[in-house]
Amino acid sequence: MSLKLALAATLGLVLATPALAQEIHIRDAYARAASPMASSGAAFMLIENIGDADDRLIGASSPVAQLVQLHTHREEGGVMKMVHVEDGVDLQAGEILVLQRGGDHVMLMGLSEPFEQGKEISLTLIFEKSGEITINVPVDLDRKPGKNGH
Ligand SMILES: [Cu+2]
Repeated sequence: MSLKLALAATLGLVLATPALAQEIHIRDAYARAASPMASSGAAFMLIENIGDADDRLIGASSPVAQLVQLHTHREEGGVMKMVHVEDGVDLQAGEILVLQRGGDHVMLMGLSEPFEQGKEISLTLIFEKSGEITINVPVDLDRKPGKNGH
């Protein structure tokens, strides 16, 4: 076998090894809308990667919204704008991703049911390596910004 072929075979073996199981912890999640009448809302939470490998939050879905996107706020010309993060958000090993008001968040558009105080919505987060994680998120319309407490 030529050196080139041997190298290719070795690389092939490495690539075929399954990724290590990811461990993702999600806590302090809540969802809110501007009012119970609003057609869109957002979800906020802390996502901790307690595994040994880097991961990436690449999308989300929910049965209560027609469209769910990862959003962030970016300054453009002195104005804070909400933008769709199509490539997802990095979540390195040992890192905590903070989804909070004025920053990264999960945007839920085209709500099929109103966000009423105390109600829980189902939200599925999609990670590049860990796959899908579904959580129940309580609606909290009274929560003030910046009170994540961590
Ligand atoms: Cu948004």
